Amino acid sequence: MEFTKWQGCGNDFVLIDCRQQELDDYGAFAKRVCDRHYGIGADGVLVILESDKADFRMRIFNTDGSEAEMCGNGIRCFARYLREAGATDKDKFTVETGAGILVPEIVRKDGAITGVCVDMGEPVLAADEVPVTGYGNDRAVDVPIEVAGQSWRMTAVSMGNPHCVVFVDDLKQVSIDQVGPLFETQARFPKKTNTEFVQVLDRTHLRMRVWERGAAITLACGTGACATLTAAVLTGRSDRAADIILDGGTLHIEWAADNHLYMTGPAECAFAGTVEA
Ligand code: ZDR
Repeated sequence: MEFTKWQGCGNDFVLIDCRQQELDDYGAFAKRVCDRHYGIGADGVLVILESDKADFRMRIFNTDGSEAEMCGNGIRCFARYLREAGATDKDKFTVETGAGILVPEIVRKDGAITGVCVDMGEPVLAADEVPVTGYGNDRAVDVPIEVAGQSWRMTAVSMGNPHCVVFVDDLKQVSIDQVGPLFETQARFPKKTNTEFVQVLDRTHLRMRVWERGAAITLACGTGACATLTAAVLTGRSDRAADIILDGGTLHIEWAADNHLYMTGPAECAFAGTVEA
């Protein structure tokens, strides 16, 4: 089957169009093709499907074969592909995801595509819904958590998928490869969690690194950048719009007056090819 390979801020994906023909096992496909030595190499697989509720439907599978509800960097790639492939003649359209129906809009400068802005919907803060246990329906904002024998403070946010945002004074002091997997499987998070480690540079610039559920360290995380801005605003650390500086690039996130998060960033095609289905 044909595929295209994409990246948004270095968070990379294999994109396949399954509107005509579905695969039997997307999880097994993702495990195989995401492998960087024996496969194509990617942080996840994005699947284009027909939707009866929106213009298109997106599914996302992690490198370990698990399915995620949403993917922020992925949906920008998904949207640009569809627009450039002529699957839609609209610059703004709707995509059904595990986080509801989201709305990407192609961003242009002098007519040329420079990126995609996505209405990522409202952040979910009720602990039960993130889900994180121990707080009922309250918000878990700047609450203590023990991981790896250390005390941390975290804010739990769902962008459709779960996030644990941890502010630190010095990002260089955190061994994300060691503590990341322990946050991912912390008993408080029944669906596991993505974890963002964040250092505040100033009120409009936040430096963030991520340990992704089902995928390990990646160069960027779109839903994580949205969760980070949300947590920074709730804890008084930032303005309602800020640049989130990731290992692989920068995303601009705004928590607008309509309570929706808007994420703007790049989406680039690296190459196209064919792979055994
Ligand atoms: C973090 C992510 N790459 C994005 O850009 O939002 C999403 C990937 C899915 C994530 N690993 C999860 O929720 O399991």
